[in-house]
Amino acid sequence: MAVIIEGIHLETVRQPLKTPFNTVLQQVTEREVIVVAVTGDSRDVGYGECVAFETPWYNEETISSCRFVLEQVLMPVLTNKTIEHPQEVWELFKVVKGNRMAKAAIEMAVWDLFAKQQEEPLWKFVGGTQQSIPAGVVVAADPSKIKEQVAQAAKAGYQRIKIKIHPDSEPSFLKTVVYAYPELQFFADANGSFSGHRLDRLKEFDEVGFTLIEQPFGERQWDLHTQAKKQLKTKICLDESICSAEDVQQMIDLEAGDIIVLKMSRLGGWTETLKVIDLCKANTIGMWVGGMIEFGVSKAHNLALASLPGINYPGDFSASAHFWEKDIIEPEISVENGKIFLSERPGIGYKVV
Ligand code: OSB
Ligand code: MG
Repeated sequence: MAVIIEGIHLETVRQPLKTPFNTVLQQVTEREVIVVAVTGDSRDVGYGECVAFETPWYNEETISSCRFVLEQVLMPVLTNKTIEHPQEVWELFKVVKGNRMAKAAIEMAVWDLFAKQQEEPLWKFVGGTQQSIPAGVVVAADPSKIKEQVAQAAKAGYQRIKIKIHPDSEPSFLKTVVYAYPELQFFADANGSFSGHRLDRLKEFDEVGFTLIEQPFGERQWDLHTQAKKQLKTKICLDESICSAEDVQQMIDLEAGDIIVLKMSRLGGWTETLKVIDLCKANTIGMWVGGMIEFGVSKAHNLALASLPGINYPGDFSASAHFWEKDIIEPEISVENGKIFLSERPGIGYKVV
């Protein structure tokens, strides 16, 4: 099946978060993303969502740099091209260095478009097998609010709770929180905050009972991650360090982590992510799907990703209503008995409004 890419349209979406999201790197109170709509030579429309932030605090891309790269560089490369398979988009974009979040937004829209043309749900089109995805939420609040937010999440049925930590977090306090819910899995995400060679401090979090600690050190601090993996019982998981399949290979070679967070935005889209998954499977590296405080288009792609065999830890999958007054998809994503059920409709399976 060949598709001629006839139109690519961008739409900016901006909404306040219901409650501020606090990390050591940034407080997020409002979110702006770019929704990408790709049309081929049929009536179908494929959707992607560019999830870069307003300033480069998570990685070096921003929503403005992405808008520029999308409009001035990537859209002209793809417009009027004939594509036999969505993997070809990654090849066409190879003339452009970096800018993986911008690339991902269009590339993912093309995958949605192809799934729709095949009249197949995206999760099946990519080889997914799981129709229900375990929900997981992130607690990114001041210590005074952690207990309350964890209690709320437990009540809402979330089976996995990720708590943001940093060197000033209190391990003994966190241990009381974790031990109060023996039936739930707790992850910790440090967003690189132990980077000042605080390995000794990190070790004090080994007794908390976290399933894993995500990104304790800086994204290029491979050696510290290697030492952490050797010296802690808790599994070490990398987020910001993993921008490509080469980075995963580096982690494996240096024994710098046990698990990775898959984010299609950071990796450049479906094609590179599927390559990363094969590499992780071949090397028994654990995987789960991470969130970016995004809207439903990105979430729908992430749910399809989480459906793939080999994704063996619960991801950042909260209901639409967790962050947003009103999501941009219909129906909204909802959590039932701790799970999110995938749609049987073609493509991402949701209507974009
Ligand atoms: O480090 O995982 C992270 C959100 C924005 C940027 C980075 C991260 C996060 C999260 C996920 O923690 C939040 C979510 O969307 O559920
Ligand atoms: Mg993270």
